[in-house]
Amino acid sequence: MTFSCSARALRAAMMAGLVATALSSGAAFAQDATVKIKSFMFMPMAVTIHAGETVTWTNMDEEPHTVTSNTGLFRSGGIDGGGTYSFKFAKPGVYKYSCSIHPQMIGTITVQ
Ligand SMILES: [Cu+2]
Repeated sequence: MTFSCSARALRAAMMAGLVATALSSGAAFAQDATVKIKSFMFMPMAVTIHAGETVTWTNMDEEPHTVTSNTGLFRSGGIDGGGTYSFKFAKPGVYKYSCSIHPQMIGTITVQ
């Protein structure tokens, strides 16, 4: 009787530990996002992710573009056609960015 009780308690403790490990690592629940750069636009223009997730931009135009944070937090440099750039957003906030070559190209990443 006491054995089954303690075994159950032990299993519960192990389960709780596994859940806590998965939550703290963040990797298990990451929903990384992708943004296409096409026809001189970021698509979608607005993306919402969770802290710790990564956004990857892919340039589908022939022209080079950049992904440049308004605050300087991230700066891709020139991304040639077919190239990609990724940035991991560690903290919640609203991050506006543009293409430094074509300033009319703008986008926003909201990190919850
Ligand atoms: Cu551009």
